[in-house]
Amino acid sequence: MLGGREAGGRYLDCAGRRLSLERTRVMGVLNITPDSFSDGGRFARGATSLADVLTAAEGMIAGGAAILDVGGESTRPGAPAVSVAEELDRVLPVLERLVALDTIVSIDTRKAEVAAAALAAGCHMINDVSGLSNPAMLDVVAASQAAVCIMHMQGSPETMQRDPRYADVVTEVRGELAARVSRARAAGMTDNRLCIDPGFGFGKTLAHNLALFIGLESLRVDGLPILVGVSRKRMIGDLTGAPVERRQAGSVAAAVLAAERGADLVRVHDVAETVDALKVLEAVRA
Ligand code: HH2
Repeated sequence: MLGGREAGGRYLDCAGRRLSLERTRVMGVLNITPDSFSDGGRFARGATSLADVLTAAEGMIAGGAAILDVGGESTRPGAPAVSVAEELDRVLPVLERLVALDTIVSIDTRKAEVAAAALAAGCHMINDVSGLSNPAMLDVVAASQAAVCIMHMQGSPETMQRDPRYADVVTEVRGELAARVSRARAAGMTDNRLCIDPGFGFGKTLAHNLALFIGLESLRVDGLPILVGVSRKRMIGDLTGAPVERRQAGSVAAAVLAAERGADLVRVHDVAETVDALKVLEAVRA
C-alpha cells in the first residue's frame, strides 16, 4: 500500500484530520524549552510565555503551516534530561490552546506519559525522535488514532554525536526505519497514520547527513511519507559558515531541495519563508 490514499490523493490521517500530501507540507517548530539550540528560551521566559507561544503559533498558521510541532525537551547533542512532570508543565497548557485552532497539532516527545497526556488533550500526531523504540510509547500511539512520525536516531541525544558510524548510512537507516514501521503495523497501526524521518543530525556526521539527503528517495519505505528536519541545524551551519541566528536562507534552500527530492513534510522554524519558497518550487515543477 502506498501510504494513505483517497480520491484526492495521498494523505496522512492525524486522528481524523486528513493532511493532504499532494504537495510538500510545512510543520512549524514550537520549542517550549530554555535550551533548544535553534530557538532556545524564546518561549520559556515565565508568565508571558503562553501568550507569546500562541501569537507565534497563529503566525505560523497564517504563514501556511499545516502542522505545529510542540516540544518540551531539547534533543540537541548533550542536552540535559527533562522529567515527565517538567515536560508536561511546559507543553500541556500550549497543547490545550492549540487544539482549539484550525491546525494539526503534533507533540515532539520521547516519553510515553507525555504522549498519552498530549493525546488526551486532543493532539493529532506524535513525533518521536526515538522512533517508537520504547514499547510503552508504541502501545500509547497504537491505541490512539493519531499519526506518528518514526524518526531514526543512532544512540541517544546525550551521546549521539560522539562518534557516529555506519557501513552504509542510507541502507542502514532505511533498514532500521523499515523495522520500526513493521513493528508499528504489528501493533495495529495502518499506513495512513505513519510517516518516517531519517533524523538529520541525530547520530550523523555532515557526510552522513549529505548522503541521506542525496539518497532521500531511496529511504522511502513502501511509499510512506518522508519528513525532513534540517532547519537551522549544524549541517546548515557547516555548509554556510553561519551561526544559528543566520541560518534562515540555508534552511529554506534545504527545504526546497528536500521537497524536490521527495520530502512530503518539512519541519521548519521559518514557516512563511519556507511556504513561499515551496510555492515557487511547485510552480516550476515539471
Ligand atoms: N529535529 C529536532 C527535534 N525534533 N523531529 C523530527 N521528526 N525530525 C527532526 O529532524 C527533529 C525533530 C531538533 O531540532 P530543534 O527542535 O530545532 O532543536 P531542539 O531539539 O534543541 O529543541
